[in-house]
Amino acid sequence: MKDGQPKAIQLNDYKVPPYLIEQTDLAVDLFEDRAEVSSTLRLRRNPEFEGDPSELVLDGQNMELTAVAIDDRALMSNEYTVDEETLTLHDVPEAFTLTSSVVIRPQENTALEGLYKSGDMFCTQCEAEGFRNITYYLDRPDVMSRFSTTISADKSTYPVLLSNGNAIARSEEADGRHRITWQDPHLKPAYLFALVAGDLKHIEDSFTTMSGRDVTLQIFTEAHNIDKVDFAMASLKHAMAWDEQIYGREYDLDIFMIVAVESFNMGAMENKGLNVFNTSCVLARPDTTTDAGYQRVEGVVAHEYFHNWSGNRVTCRDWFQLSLKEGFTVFRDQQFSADMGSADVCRVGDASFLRTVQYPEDAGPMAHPVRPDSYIEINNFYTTTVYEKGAEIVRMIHTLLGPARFRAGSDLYFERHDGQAVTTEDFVVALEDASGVDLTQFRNWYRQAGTPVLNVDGQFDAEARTFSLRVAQSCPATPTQPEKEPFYLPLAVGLIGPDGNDLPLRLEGPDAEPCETLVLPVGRTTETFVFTDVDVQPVPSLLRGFSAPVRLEYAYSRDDLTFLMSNDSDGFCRWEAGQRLAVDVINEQMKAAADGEVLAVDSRLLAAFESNLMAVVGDTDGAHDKAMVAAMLTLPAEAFLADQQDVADIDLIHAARTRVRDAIADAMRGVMLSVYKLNFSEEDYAPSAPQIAARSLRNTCLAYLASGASEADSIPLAVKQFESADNMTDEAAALRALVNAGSDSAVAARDKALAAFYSRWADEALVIDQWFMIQAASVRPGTLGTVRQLREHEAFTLLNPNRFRALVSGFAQNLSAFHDASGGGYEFLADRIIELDPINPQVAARVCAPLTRWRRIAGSRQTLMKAQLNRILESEGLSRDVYEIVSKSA
Ligand code: B3K
Ligand code: ZN
Repeated sequence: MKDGQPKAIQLNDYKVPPYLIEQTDLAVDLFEDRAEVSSTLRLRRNPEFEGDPSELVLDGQNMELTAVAIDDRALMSNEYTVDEETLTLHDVPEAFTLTSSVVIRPQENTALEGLYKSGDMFCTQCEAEGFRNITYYLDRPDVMSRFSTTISADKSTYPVLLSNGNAIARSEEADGRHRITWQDPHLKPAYLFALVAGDLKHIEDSFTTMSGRDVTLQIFTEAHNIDKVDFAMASLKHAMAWDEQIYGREYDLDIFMIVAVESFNMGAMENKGLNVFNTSCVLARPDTTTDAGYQRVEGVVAHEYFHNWSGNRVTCRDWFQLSLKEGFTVFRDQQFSADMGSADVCRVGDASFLRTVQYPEDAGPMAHPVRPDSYIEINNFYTTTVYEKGAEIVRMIHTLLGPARFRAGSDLYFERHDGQAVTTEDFVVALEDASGVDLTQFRNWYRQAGTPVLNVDGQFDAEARTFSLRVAQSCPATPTQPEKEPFYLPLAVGLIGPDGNDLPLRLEGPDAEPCETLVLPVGRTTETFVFTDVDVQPVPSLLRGFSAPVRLEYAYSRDDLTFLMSNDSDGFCRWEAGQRLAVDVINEQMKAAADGEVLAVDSRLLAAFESNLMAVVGDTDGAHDKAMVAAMLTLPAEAFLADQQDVADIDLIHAARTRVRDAIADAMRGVMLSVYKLNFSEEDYAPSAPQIAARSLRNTCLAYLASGASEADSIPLAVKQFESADNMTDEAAALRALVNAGSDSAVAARDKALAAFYSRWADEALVIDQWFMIQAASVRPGTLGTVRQLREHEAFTLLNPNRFRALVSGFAQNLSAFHDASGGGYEFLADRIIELDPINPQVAARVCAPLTRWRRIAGSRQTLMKAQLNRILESEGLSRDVYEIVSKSA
């Protein structure tokens, strides 16, 4: 560690800020070796602060203080103290103006927090605590201030100078420099500050809000990317209209800008009026961007835009409340994406992501509540728990209240807390107040970590004409929380009769209108729900729409599952039945292999998959959602299979899944080939739902065709698709099929395609990221050797997070390759973490997770993984970021 053991910050220690900053005026002068930042802060003692406020501690690091004055009087050296992280003013009046000047070095800022350079441009990232790298400040979200920012720079190198709000003054200087002043009329915390300077092109459009105000919309990129921003602009306009329609939220400035930046730690950032985006989340062109990439752009543009209300107008009191804005905003962007595309497929995607990524987090050493109560480094808590599980919590409230009462609650929340920094508790109270629904027990979702398990049992009583569902809930212990209180959750269920139709549901008790889906309020450790007037033995359809983020256990027979796959009226449950069946069949294969037996793959799985696919072939009126069929044909990922087991045997999982995949490929070759051919389209590429669905089905078939016993026969097909594709979705899918194929004939085709792809796209950074990623994710043996070579490749760099993640995270998430029996995969990852940590600790910390899961990996691999964790822990000068993750799991 750099400076001894880092201290954990506790939620319980929260105190209001000692001072408020009424006005913040910044002057930022940009030069080729430094930036000079002067800030003028109008400070006033916070009447709510209890304690001695005469000493004021400001946050500030990585800067050189050149002047400091109070009310225009320069301070003498005994009137303040500067250390590595703070500036302390010893005796401050009730209200005063503080001016300080500092020199910072954006050019050397490889951590990409605060002001830094991405290529030739200057940009900022201030959430969570980046602003303290720019000037001395009360860098905490509950200090909200009015900002004005004057930027000056050489005009020919940096013709575009941007910050939050409206440009109110411009001037030219004799020495070739120019100066622009921006003023943001809204109160905001420092984490929403942004500044950009560069030689940028932009496109412009406009949006008329529901109250008739015209808003200018601009998207900026470097010149070579300006032909890839039209889709983001269209997405932005959809998002603006949607937020007015669904949430009644209108945009509140005259201008909204997005800037695309190549080196960026995360996806994008919702700075007030000036969103800064990772190029990967804003650029899209048919030949360079896959369908998934388009969907990501649409989702992230909307997400950041939605933050303008859920995050900016109403912000977080402290970083423990992060899910207040993130959980809510992810829920909002999920609703939006569902409305823009196929709702069922979106829900399946959300659920599948949560279960594959968040459940393991909740079952691992870093498990934490959605509202954590302690952290060492806040950047480590931008997790799938805070984001995606947080979104599930908001969704459950939405389900419990219904759309109308939820909307009343969100209106009340926005109105009551506009301009404030608040807590998740304030959010829940607003929803309760507006709806009259008591969410007391529901709050356990915010304070308890771990994924609840629902064990459900169904009993049909022919004589009493009832069907009873007994629901028992439990939640495994997590670090610091050995015992849990029961959760309150909506369990959406249906009962399906033998004819495949939903039975009308009536619960025992007061008469209510029967309906097809009922939301059962589950809240006790065990309870039983009795449905009346049930004449036939039904198959229960459970957790419809994935109504709660739980693990649901029910002893379905394989026949029940195939029945649900084709009859359940709920899209999520149809998909889920297929997943359960596949898990069951793969588990059976694993068991057989462990016993040294060879067992045929259960034909019921093959038949069910085939009839799903056949339904598409026979479907002339397009009634079948092809994207849904593609999702149903996709076997559960190895990571999901591993998470299903207390301790995962990597080799068995990989072998069993591969065997089942090959069996499907072998059994369904004919129909796969027809579906593949039938779904070829002559139309020009469009990222439209029907086209995306058709491509997804077609490429799912291609992946099967290029595996199994007759794999070699399909290599020419993949090569042809690779060579003739007019869009990146098909091109990348073909390349992936070739890279994953094992036969001899595939080897030459693969090498040729990889080389062609690289030279074709050498100038398109995001496409080259794909090139790294596809190879790192290869399921073929030898991937560890490949990634070692790729790390030496001229195009690999530690300085660009996208490139680093493509290779290193791509590999670490490739279960069988990462867990190479030699332990070489662990060593490779540890080496990269140690190498990146001094350069970019945030990104280094984010790739640690796969190593920390050693407790749930079987055999000698545990020891090998632990050894690498210890090696990281022993490396000198470790950042707080990596230290926290590794020390909590070693
Ligand atoms: N709020 C940012 C994330 C900032 C991450 C800082 N380590 C993007 C988002 O969630 O919208
Ligand atoms: Zn967000």
